[in-house]
Amino acid sequence: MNKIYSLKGKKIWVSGHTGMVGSALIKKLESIKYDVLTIERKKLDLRIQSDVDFWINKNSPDIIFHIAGKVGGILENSNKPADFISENLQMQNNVINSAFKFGVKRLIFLGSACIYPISNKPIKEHELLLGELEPTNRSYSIAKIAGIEMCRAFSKQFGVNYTSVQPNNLYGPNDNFTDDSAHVISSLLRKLHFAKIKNLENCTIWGTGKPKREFLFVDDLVDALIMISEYYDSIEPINVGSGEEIRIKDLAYLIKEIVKYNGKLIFDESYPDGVMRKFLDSSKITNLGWKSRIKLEQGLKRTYNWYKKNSS
Ligand code: GFB
Repeated sequence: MNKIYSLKGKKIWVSGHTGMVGSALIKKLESIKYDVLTIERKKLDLRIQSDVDFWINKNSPDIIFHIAGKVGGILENSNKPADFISENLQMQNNVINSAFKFGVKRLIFLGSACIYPISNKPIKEHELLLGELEPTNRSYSIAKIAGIEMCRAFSKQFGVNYTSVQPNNLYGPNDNFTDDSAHVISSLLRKLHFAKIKNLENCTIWGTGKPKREFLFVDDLVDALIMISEYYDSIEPINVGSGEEIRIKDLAYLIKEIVKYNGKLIFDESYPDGVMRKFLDSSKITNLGWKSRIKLEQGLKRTYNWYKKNSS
């Protein structure tokens, strides 16, 4: 397969480089000696267009991986929809507009699987906008959909190559392990680890445990992002799913076993389940030659080891 773009020798800006995806992408790019640009949030607020203009004009990246965003789990999305839609729209609009203004030819925009309509079947990219969104993260999804459409529109109108990538539920080292704003895997690792240390009788899992999720380890996504940037020559969105799904209840018991917590799991149905299934058809990316390498149990053990080493 021929490269449509080569990262080698290019100035690569990864926005959001301190987060789980950004930090894993930086680690990989630096390990293969690529030229990576980063800027701390306190030095560049992506919500301010003039500052983004100034920084991109001054540093002239050749390619941008726009990874920065306000992200969170089901409860955070349900409770703070205005934060999710306004901050993500502001950041992505500023980065995409400034990228074009200052001649950046290639941009990879990190979307999310939650942009798709509720579906019980494997979801293909063309199903975007063909149905109702999951209410718990509607605002976040619509912000991401706007970013996806901006990439398509700029590519179509101006001939740049801006592509959006839709990963499914992500997890791994350097995820958010702080509190209930986080996604399910980091939350359960934190809660079950705490329950074990404190020898608690039981630990609360949110919802019925019936929903299924397809989880993708962050290093697998990083490989996909690099492959897409060099080989995917289309303005249409592309899915990245591991192909491995699990019921939340089985995930909770698997994490209980990995953490070696001997208490009881209580499923509290006063918390939202979200969609009952969110499984991607990832044939576009697998046809490019990518496949998920890190199985869920192995990824969970690696993430838990990281958490134990890095949690205070
Ligand atoms: O990962 P999560 O917060 O988000 O929740 P979504 C996944 C499932 O895990 C839900 C259950 O059914 C939750 O009820 N769950 C059980 C828990 N215990 C917990 C817990 O302690 N914490 C959390 N967070 N969940 C995400 C979006 O939706 O999908 C993201 O919030 C992103 O923005 C991602 O789009 C792809 O999977 O429901």
